[in-house]
Amino acid sequence: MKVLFTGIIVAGILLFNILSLSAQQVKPDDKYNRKEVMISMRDGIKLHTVIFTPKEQKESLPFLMLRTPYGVNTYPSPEKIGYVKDMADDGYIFIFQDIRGRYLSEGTFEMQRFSRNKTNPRAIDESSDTYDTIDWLLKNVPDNNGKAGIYGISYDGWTSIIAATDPHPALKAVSEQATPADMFMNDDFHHNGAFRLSYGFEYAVLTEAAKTDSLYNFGQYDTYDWYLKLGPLSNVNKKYLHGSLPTWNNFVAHPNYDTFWQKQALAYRLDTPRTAIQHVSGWWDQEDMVGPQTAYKTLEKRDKNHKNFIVLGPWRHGGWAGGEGKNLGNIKFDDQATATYFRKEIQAKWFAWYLKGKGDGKFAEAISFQTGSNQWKNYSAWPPKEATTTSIYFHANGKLSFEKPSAAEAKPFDSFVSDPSKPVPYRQRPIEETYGPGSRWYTWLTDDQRFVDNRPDVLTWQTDTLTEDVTITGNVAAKLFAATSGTDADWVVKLIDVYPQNYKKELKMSGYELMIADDVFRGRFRKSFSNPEPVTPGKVEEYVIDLHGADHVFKKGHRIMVQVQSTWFPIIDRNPQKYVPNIFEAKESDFQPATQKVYHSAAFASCIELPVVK
Ligand code: PG9
Repeated sequence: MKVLFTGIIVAGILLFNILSLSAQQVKPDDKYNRKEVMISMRDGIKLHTVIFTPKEQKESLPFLMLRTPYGVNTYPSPEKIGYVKDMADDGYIFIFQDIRGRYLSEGTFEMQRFSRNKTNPRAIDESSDTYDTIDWLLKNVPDNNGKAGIYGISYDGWTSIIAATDPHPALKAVSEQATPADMFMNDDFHHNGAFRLSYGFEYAVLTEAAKTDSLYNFGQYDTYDWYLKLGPLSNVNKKYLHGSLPTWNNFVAHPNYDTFWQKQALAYRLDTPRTAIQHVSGWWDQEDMVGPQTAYKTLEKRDKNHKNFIVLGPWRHGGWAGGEGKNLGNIKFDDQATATYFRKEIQAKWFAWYLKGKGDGKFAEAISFQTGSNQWKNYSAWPPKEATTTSIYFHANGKLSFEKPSAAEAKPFDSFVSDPSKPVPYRQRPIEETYGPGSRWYTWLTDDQRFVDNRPDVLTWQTDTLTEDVTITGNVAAKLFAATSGTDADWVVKLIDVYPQNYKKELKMSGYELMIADDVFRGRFRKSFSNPEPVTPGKVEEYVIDLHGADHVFKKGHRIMVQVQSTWFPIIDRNPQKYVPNIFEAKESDFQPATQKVYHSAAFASCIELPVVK
C-alpha cells in the first residue's frame, strides 16, 4: 500500500511512478524544506531518509516518522499529503525513511523481520533501526524538542508498533494503523490457517522480485482463471518463481502454526505499552482488519498506565488516510466525513498532546464509528462490557432466529457439494490483479453478496424482517456443527445485513446484502493450529470461528443473514478436501469434491454468537 501525495491510498504502482517523476524538487510554494540523508545503523548499514522541516519554524518541534518498504523519495512537502496535512499545518519535523533493503536504503529486506538477539550489540531489527534513526535525528537536526512519534498504515503500521517494543526514550507516541498481528491466524497471508493465495503470491512478488515494487505479469485481466489453471500450489515454484522468493518459500516450508509464524506474531513480541499507543482499524479492512484489534487486546492486558487506545471506523485498508470517508464502495455514512474526522479530530489531536502537550489530553479508550446507525461512539473498554452474548440459530428451510432448534426441527442439516474445480469466487468476476489497474480489491468486503445467492454450493439462512433494531457491539463468533464426506474442509461464514426489499432511503440499495463479519476456517486445524489432523468423514464436528469485532446496528426493516460455503477463490487457496500433510505439496489428483453438511438440530445447533446491546 502506498500513500500518494494526492492524499489517496493506492497500491497502483504504475500510477504512482507516473505521478512521482518530479516529486523530489522542492516547489517555491512548499511550506517545508527537504533534505535527504543516509543514516548509519549500528551494523554500518545506511538507511535513506527524507527530512522535511518547516520553512518558518518558530519553536522547537517533535519528529513525526514514517518507515516504509514502499519508497519515500517521491513524497512531496507534507502539507500536500492529505494523510498528514492537518499535522503539517500545525508544524512537525517530518521523517520518511526507506526500511532496510528497500528502494534507496542499503541492506537486505526481510518480510516482517524477527526481533534481534539483544545480547549481540550489533544485531539489528526494525526496532533498533528506528532507535538508531531517532538517536541520529536528535543529535543532527537542530531545533527539535527531544520527542518523536511514529505512525503508518499496514507494513508502516507494523514498523510503528515494532518500534514500540523497545523504544528509544524519545519515542513518546505510536499510532499503528492496520498493522498485521499474526500472519497465520489473520491478516494478509492466512486466516485461521487457510492460505490467502492471491494476496500471498502477489505481495511476495511485489516486495521481493525487485528492490522496488513490482506487479506480477499475469497476461490476463481476470486472474480467477489464472489461479484455477495454476492447479496445485507446487506449480508456483515449478512453473513461475523457481524458488526465487523467500516469502513464498516460507509459505511452503511452514504450512502449520510453528515457531516461524509465532516469532513474527505480535502476541509473542509485545509486553507492556512503553509509549502511548493508538491502534487504528477499519471495519471493512480487506488486508489487516484483525491486526490492530489483536495488538490492542495484547497490550491492554498490561496497560497499567492507561497508554493503550483503539479507534475503529467504517474504512477499507488505510481508508482514513485520504478522501472524506463519506462512503465505502456502495455504503454511505449519512454524509459524515469519517476519514476527515479521524485525521483532524483523532490523529492530529493525539500527536499534538503526546508530542507537544497541546490540547486537553482527554481521549476515549475506544472510539468507534458504529455502522448502521452511523454514529461515532466512545467506549470505556473494547469490547464494551454492556454487550450480552446472544446466539442466533440456523434452522430448517433457511430460517435464522434467536430461538434454539427444538427436537421437532424439520430437518437436522442442510448440505451442498463443494467442488474444488469450480470454487466460489470471493468477489464478482473479473477478479483483477490485487493491486493492478482498475482493481476493485479495495472495497470487496462491502460488495453485495447477492452475486452468490443462487449458487448450489452456498447455503443461506435469514431472519424474518426485524421489527426492532438489533445492535451488536463487540466480538462475533460462529459455532458451526458440520460434517464433510472428505478428510479436510474449509468453512467460510459470512454475517450479512440484508437491506429492505424496497429501501426508500436509497432505492438502488434495495435488497443489498452487506457483509458485517466474515472469515474462513481450515478444518484440519480445529484441534490445533500447530498439529493439524484429518477430519473423520461423516462425523459432525464443532468449529468455532472467530468473526472478530463489529459495531453495527441491523435496523428495523432489515434482515440478518448468514451464508456458509467451502471455497472463496482465489483469495483463499483451494482445500483439496482430502487430507495431505502439506497443501503446498498436494497433487492435482488429491483435489476431490465433497458433500458438506451444516447441522441445525437440537443436539447440533449451529449459531452465530452476537454481542447484543439492548
Ligand atoms: N497489507 C500489506 C502488508 C503489511 C505487512 C506485511 C505484508 C503485507 C500492506 O498494505 O502494507
